[in-house]
Amino acid sequence: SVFYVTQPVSVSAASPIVVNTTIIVPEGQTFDGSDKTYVANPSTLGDGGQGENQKPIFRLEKNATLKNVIIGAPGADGVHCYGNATISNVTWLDVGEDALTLKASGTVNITGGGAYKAYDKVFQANASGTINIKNFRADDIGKLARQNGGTTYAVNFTLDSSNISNVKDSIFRTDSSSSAAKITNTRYHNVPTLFKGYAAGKTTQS
Ligand code: ADA
Ligand code: CA
Ligand code: CA
Ligand code: CA
Repeated sequence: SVFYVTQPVSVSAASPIVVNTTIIVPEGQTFDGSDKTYVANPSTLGDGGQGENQKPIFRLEKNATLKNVIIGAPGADGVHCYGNATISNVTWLDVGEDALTLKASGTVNITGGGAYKAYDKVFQANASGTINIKNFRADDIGKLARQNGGTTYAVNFTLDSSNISNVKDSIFRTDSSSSAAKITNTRYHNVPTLFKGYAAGKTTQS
């Protein structure tokens, strides 16, 4: 006899998209991931451990937008931004070496989404500029954002309307006396220090 399948036998979650070479979002363009999950090929981009010099899954040229993306494990070196960028509804399920790096001066606006399981840093500023984080969730992280150690240029970090929990070190950290950080309307749980390394008068919290 013949058995006719009229319905799917089972429905399983879509498997992640394995990224073999960094996805480049050109200047001024938008990459919409439609809430799909992207992971690094560990042999080409990096295993998501604490080794430096892993490659990013996404590279954003100036004024690019990344939205509706889930980055799974391995996260390698996450997202690199070369100048201004918009990051909207991007979630790092298991941050790799770090989640996002400002590689060339600009303003990065991160809205929505979240970052989880960051052994050390979530956001890293390796150039002067501003990183604004809003409506964000982070849990089980070392630091939310860090200006590259030993650098003296100015970086402004802001955090608004977010929920941050289980932090090992601090929310914002710098070694630069010209950098500033501001936190507003944010909920914390198990956060030992909000600001580390800032000069007097360079931090505000309300
Ligand atoms: C560390 C390291 C820097 C840089 C940075 C990063 O802070 O000392 O040289 O590699 O990580 O961008 O991940
Ligand atoms: Ca690093
Ligand atoms: Ca991790
Ligand atoms: Ca890194």
